[in-house]
Amino acid sequence: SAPYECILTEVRGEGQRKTALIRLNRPKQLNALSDQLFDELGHALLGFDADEGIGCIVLTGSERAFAAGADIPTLAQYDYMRAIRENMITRNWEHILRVRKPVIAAVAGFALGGGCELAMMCDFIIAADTAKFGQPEIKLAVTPGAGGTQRLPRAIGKSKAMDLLLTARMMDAAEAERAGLVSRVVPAEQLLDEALSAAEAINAMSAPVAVLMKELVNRAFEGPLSDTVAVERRTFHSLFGTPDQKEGMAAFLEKRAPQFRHG
Ligand code: CO8
Repeated sequence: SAPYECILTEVRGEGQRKTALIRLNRPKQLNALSDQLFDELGHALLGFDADEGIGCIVLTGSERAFAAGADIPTLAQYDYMRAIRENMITRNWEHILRVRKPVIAAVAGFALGGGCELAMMCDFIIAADTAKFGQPEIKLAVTPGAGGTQRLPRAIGKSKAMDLLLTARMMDAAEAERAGLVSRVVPAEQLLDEALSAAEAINAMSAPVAVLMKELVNRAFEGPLSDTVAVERRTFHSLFGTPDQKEGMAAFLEKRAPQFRHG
């Protein structure tokens, strides 16, 4: 990860398809999300997405913070015209939405503002019991700017989303799990192992199916149900043209583990 200053990257795992681990790394600022960080993150994410040897990406922060939001000293310098001219902060945060492989957020400590929004742009969130989620932008007299008012109500419902967005209170890991924001909560010292083993489980599956699965679930939030279900049915049908489907079903019938060729 030599070319990066705000993130650390490494590759983990032993199998044919490995896991890319990306750590946000601005410890003095609790991983506040600067433009440079998003440039580096986008570059790393799209690089791993294009790498045939990578099956899954895990995005994490530090013990203390996944990310405490956009970089406030930078935000403080903007006025309206400059924000429009430079597409403030948000010019480069959507790279993560172009990643086709599964991206798992492993969240310990603070995930606030843009940090919570970034976690919600991942495919699912595994939380340490130390995790704290919130959208405290209202305390700075702004709204969220990277999907917080849209993805949070979809994830946890209107009432709890309004409560968090309007009062700026933080939600702990247990509440986040009850609300459906996170898929699992584990003791902090197990967070990385849990996320990496979830990634390993996915890496063992047929890779193109994982990509299509992600596309289908994301479609659930985009279009009318009759359309999205039709796309799901056609995707299901099309997979019967793949060797991996033949192998997966043959392995079940022969009571053995499947050997996928990822095609
Ligand atoms: N930006 C820059 N620096 C930060 C940020 C931040 N968001 N958060 C914390 N830091 C810095 C602090 O300034 C402090 O630095 P220093 O030691 O130099 O004073 C250091 O991190 C440690 O922080 P604290 O001393 O405050 O630590 P505490 O444990 O007392 O408190 C908190 C931790 C509660 C997380 C507190 O730091 C806090 O409230 N931070 C701000 C959280 C916030 O308001 N986030 C929302 C920012 S706005 C936003 O994200 C808009 C998103 C727009 C789209 C972005 C695209 C994704």
